[in-house]
Amino acid sequence: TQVTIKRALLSVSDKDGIVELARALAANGVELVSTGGTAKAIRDAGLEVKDVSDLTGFPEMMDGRVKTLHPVVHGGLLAVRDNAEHKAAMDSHGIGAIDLLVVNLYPFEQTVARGASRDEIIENIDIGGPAMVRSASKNHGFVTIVTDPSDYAELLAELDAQDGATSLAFRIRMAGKAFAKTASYDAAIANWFAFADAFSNPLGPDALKATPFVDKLPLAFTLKDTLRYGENPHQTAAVYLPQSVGARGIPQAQQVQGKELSYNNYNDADAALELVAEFAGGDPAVVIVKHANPCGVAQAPSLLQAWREALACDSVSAFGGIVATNVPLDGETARAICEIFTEVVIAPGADDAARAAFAAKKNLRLLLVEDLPDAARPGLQMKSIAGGMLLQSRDAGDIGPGDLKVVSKRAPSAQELADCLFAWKVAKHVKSNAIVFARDGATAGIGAGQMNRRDSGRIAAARAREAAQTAGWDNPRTIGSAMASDAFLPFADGIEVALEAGASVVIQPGGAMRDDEVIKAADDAGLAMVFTGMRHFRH
Ligand code: 93A
Repeated sequence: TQVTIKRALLSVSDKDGIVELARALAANGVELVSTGGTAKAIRDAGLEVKDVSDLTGFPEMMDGRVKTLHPVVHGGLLAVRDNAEHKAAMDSHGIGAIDLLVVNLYPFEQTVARGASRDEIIENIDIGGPAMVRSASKNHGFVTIVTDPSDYAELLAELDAQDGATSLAFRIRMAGKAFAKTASYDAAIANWFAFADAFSNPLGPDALKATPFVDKLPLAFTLKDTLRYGENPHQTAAVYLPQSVGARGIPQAQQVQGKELSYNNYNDADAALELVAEFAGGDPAVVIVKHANPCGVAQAPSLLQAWREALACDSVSAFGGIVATNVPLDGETARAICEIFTEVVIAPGADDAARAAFAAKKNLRLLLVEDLPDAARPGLQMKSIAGGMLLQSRDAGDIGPGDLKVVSKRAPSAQELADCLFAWKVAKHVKSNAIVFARDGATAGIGAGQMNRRDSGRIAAARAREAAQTAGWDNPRTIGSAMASDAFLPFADGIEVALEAGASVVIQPGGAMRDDEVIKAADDAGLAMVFTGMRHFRH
């Protein structure tokens, strides 16, 4: 099962270490054959190498699209050496055996990642390389395949140990690696076809709505990390990242300090970052998340003030929370955050004073992102169901002042409108049924995940009363607040919830059968009400 390497074909895009390998092979008496650029590199180093075009009798043509796609190459790789018929075919067609193939492919994924043009990306789809890799790997009984420059040293060690040959075990291992390589390479290409257009569509979100990309699966995911456990200790878990779907405006967070991230940390940090990203470019904002729901959100002239107001919304739930900010962390805010037990802090940067403050809390996980994700970016969301999965485009819906329709007799004041939009942004990130009260750039009470809307409203109002008690305020902050409901209020009793809490304005999608009754109830109570025309269910 040992095969002595007499002839090698080298064809690599990543030329790292190829000259050294070629030199070592030549010293072993191996005849070298190579494609254009690789041959040049080897020749420039003073080594003897034959051109593939001399073997095939054809020049490399069509911008290199056709260089090695020839029976002389594939016959040399695929021939079963002890098969009489194969041998006869080799003899009659002048096909020489290729015992070693060293190939690495056109850098497709790197080309996508650096935001290259469509044409450039297409040119970087390697055809001849994977074909050779597959031929050699299939014929691993006789041929050695190496696709990873980090395996050159091992190959040379193998040749040393086996007297210029390789063992079957080595060839099998390398063939397995090679097929994994071509599989993930093709998956990355399929991924790009499925998603690249959707993600870089120059026509913007409207064009995306028409792009039916949910019918295409993201094929290639790479294991990033196995986690200690899943949502609960008796569950196993891992994190995967999609392969090279290009620049998608999804920043990778770097963990600066703290304990290993858990499954729930990932989930909560994601929820916190996605919500705070809604405030990108605005005044400093702080989001505190527990169990994937915000329990306090505030925006203020200073980050410290935003933290204090977010915390005041529900300081009980904030214990052990996940904190996200929309601006880099400063020292005084970091020190304030450190006053309560916090699991994770995620932010677009932290100054030295902030880092020093967190460093004193060894377990606190500090995650830094270069940029906030684009809240309006297109993307996919996956959810598993028994035996399958649901796929949908992410909720990139955004409502601006111009989208609001005033349906009440009383028009909301500018302040009420601002509170409405703030409450609405938060409600989008609260599990349904979601009711959010907000005033002066801070949440006053959040009710999440109840099976009926009234209960969510009551919980939100009760939280606000408790917060007022804790803070020693005379009144809960729901007085004079805006109430946001993630889906329409089906009955007039939704208005009662707003009134009980003391809200002065309601923002909701509208579109219920009984909208008339709901609007009348608002008018009767002197409430202002605006419809968004868009709902934000989140489960
Ligand atoms: O354009 S290709 O798909 N057509 C081919 O026939 C072919 N043969 C090898 N690309 C092809 N290759 C690739 O060229 C190899 O996979 C390798 O990545 C690259 C090496 O080219 P050069 O030696 O000219 O730098």
